[in-house]
Amino acid sequence: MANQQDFRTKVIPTWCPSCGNFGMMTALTQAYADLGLEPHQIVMTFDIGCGANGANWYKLYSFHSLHGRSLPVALAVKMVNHELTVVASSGDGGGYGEGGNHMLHAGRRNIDVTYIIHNNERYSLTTGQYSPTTKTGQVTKTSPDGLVEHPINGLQLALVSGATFIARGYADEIVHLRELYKKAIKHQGFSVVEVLQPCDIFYDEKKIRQAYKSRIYKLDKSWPTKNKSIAYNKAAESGKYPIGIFYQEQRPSYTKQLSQIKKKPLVKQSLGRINIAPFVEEFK
Ligand SMILES: Cc1ncc(C[n+]2csc(CCOP(=O)(O)OP(=O)(O)O)c2C)c(N)n1
Ligand code: SF4
Ligand SMILES: [Mg+2]
Repeated sequence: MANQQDFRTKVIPTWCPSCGNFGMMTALTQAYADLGLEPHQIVMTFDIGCGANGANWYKLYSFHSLHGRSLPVALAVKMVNHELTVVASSGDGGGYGEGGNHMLHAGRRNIDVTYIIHNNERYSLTTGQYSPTTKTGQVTKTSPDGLVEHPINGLQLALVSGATFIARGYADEIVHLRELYKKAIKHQGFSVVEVLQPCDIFYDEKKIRQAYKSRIYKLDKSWPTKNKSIAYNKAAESGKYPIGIFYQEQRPSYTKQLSQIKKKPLVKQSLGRINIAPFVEEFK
């Protein structure tokens, strides 16, 4: 049986020493081991960004795609072989900016993929420009007079898109995050875990961690996870960061319903009976 280290390459990550991405990787590799998964059963897809560089440090099947495009690649993998565990990883920039559209459609399809968003409220890899989750008024390289736009609320976006598992975690709360990941991976449908990921290069380290520490609290065990409107309001709680599972619903997943693949993954189907000659003819 695989242990946590079996999901890590021997390459030393180049993340800044106190980056929140370390906690996220520890929690996720522990979750894989706890679930009894083997590296060959998992495909992770990554976009471009600091978090996305994790593609080099997870030892499993992985695909380092383009900025904002981890999700369509993950969907394609799942469509071809839905027996695999598929986990997509994005930054807040890639996930809610350039790739925002993909999340909407993954939600309404309810495809059985886990989507992890590293939310550090910045475009960190490209040195700290504001991102879709940066708070109004913040001064960054690209908002020297203070940001004018309003931030996107990723959990609300996931809710209205039709995702059936929606959670928020915190990178420094590793045990709590590991349990969220396990539940998200086990959930049959589109599961979104947005993780508050401190980036202490583009924030003052003490301030960002202090701010999270004073504002984060765990959702109570009695939290009503089946109530969408309560979850929607909770996701927008001002001045606080509740963490935990906001919403979960059982709805048949995309690959369980699609007639062409619901009985057998595409990769296991015989393509021998399909005559492609007429299509080739067209291009002669
Ligand atoms: C198609 C495309 N657009 C833009 C870029 C430039 N780019 C690379 S990473 C990045 C920002 C990454 O921010 P985020 O997704 O939040 O990830 P982080 O680095 O914060 O983890 C941008 C704009 C790119 N590489 N490709
Ligand atoms: S710049 Fe920020 S997000 Fe990127 S590795 Fe450093 S601490 Fe992490
Ligand atoms: Mg970011």
